[in-house]
Amino acid sequence: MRLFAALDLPEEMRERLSALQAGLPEGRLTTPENLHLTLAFFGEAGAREAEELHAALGRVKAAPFDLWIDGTGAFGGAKPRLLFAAARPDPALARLHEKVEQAGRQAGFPNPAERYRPHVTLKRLHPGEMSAARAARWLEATGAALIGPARIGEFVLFRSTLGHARPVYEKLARYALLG
Ligand code: 2AM
Repeated sequence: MRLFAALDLPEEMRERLSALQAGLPEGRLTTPENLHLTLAFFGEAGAREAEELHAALGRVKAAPFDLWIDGTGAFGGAKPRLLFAAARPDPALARLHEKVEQAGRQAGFPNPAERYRPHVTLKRLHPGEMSAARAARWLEATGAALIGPARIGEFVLFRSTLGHARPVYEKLARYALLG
């Protein structure tokens, strides 16, 4: 199974994030129920590794915090491949990310080399599907989006199953943030 830890977003925030995707026919949009903010991607795991990860995540101690979405962005440069809403930089979110990655390491999942950029994926694009100019117009139109606050009092371990149309995310466990 493919595993990742993420913040499940309140419905009101998901609705407002969904609205940012309006008017863009290209690409595959993320359905409102699938919108989430990944804390750490762990990748493939067997049942035993998943149990170890679950135990390590259960030992994470972090404080609840208010999440804000502040602006949008694109990955892929001249050939945009992903449009996202960005999380406002926040020390509490950064600490939670660190602790969740640390729990992953303890359970034997190596951390990715790339820098962590907290975001909510709105659309995935095939290379060349959307021009850089069109993506730039979308970024201009949505760049001032400010959505929040959303009180975050837990994080979630998800299983991702890659389907034909879009992935299916299933919540395996929830972990309370108690401070
Ligand atoms: P993305 O939306 O930016 O692609 C489930 O796949 C979640 O884990 C997605 O939010 C995805 O981020 C994130 N993720 C991070 N690293 C990943 C990887 N190497 N492969 C797949 N998903 C990854």
